[in-house]
Amino acid sequence: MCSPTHAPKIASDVDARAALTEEAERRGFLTAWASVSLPEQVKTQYQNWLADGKNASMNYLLGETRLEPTLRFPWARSVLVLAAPHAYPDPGVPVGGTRLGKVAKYAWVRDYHRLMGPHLESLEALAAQLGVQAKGYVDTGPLSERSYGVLGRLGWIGKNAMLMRMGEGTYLTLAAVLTSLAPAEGEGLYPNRCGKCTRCIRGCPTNALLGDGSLDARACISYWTIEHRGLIPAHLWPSIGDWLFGCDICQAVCPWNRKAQDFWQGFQPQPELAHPNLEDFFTLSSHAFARRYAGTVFLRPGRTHMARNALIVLSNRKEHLPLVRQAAQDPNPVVRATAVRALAKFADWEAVAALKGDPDAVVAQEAQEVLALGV
Ligand code: B12
Ligand code: SF4
Ligand code: SF4
Repeated sequence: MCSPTHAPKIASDVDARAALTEEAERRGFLTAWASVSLPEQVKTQYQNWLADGKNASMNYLLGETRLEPTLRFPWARSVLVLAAPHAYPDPGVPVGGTRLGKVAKYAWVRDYHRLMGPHLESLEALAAQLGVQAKGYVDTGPLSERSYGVLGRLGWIGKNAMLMRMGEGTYLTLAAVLTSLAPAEGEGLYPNRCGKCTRCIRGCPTNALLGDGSLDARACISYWTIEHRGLIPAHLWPSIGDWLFGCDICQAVCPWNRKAQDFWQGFQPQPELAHPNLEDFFTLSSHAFARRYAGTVFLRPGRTHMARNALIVLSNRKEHLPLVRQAAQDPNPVVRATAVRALAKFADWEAVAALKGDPDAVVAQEAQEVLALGV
């Protein structure tokens, strides 16, 4: 929802910023204001990152408006950054089902886009009352949210590429409201407190972190398990270990997260999301899965890719062979092709051989390759 373009200016910029800040903080968010113009250095770094292909298949990151929001919103002058801490405790493992593997902490609650969205709409409405133009995003639009967080002095970018601050650590979910208000005077940046520490770089199982506060998505488990569509290359399977959805290793090892336990009032961790029943991914139809996990971020990879991820976890642990065998009969070829390699890890060559004649060429080829070369 966007406020009217020609609303009369009611409050001064200083008063309007104060009113929006107060309302956002009343709703439980940490806040910061930044100018909408990104420094040239940030733009160059971002463009080089893309030019090197470090965005993997995420082509939605290519658009120019991410670096120049004023191309789309010419009225935008400043950004109100909102941060919702999510360092909640583990809600516990539900009884029953097959509950193995790890889910990234941010996904233990219902979809943050939906939880934070209504608050952004309320802030847009308040802005309209103040005669200010505003447009809110929870990473649903082309904005470099972490850059605005740094520029607003909300925190620093750690070597794990995360926006972080003392107290909350890295466990922050970000949102941003573009506004037509003049940016506040700059106060310098939040001090970078990584020092000589390199725990995250050493802890990353795939060497995805590049040391300069950025990463190569082509190596990141979070990318492969959430964003990538299709098969996950076999050489990455051992590093994926137990990660079913996302990856928190470079945050879990960070000393600034040791004492972090704040979380936003709108987040309620759910046992069924922190420890989902893997059987759901193999037994539910895609429609039934969409119903069961409605309003959660599991819908992004969807049933097929959650089943793919679960097969990798099960084969890494060498547990629950009957589920893997069931996946060999799955209606989706991505699941069957992943099951081929998973079955091979259990040395169930008979089941692999049965897939040699699969009607899908990719599944049949995987089976032939695995039988010829092993895993
Ligand atoms: C694409 C994306 C991914 C990709 C690529 C991540 C990456 N590091 O680039 C993948 C799928 C791998 C991913 C993974 C994760 N993501 Co993500 N992701 C995004 C998304 C949609 C865009 C990020 C982007 O533009 N990347 C391109 C790189 C080049 O830009 P950048 O990472 O934003 O970095 C900029 C700043 O760091 C800035 N910068 C660096 N140093 C300095 C210094 C100064 C002084 C300044 C001014 C700027 C600056 O320069 C960079 C731009 O050039 C954002 C939401 C958004 N709209 O911004 C969420 C977002 C970054 N992700 C988020 C999260 C939570 C995650 C995961 C933790 C999820 C998980 N547990 O699995 C992991 C963490 C991986 C990691 N260590 O970064 C949060 C991060 C919150 C935070 N505290 O930082 C965001 C902001 C979503 C949100 N709304 O909360 N993600
Ligand atoms: S999210 Fe996992 S794979 Fe990605 S950079 Fe961090 S530790 Fe490495
Ligand atoms: S683990 Fe160490 S280097 Fe990495 S982000 Fe945390 S403090 Fe910085």
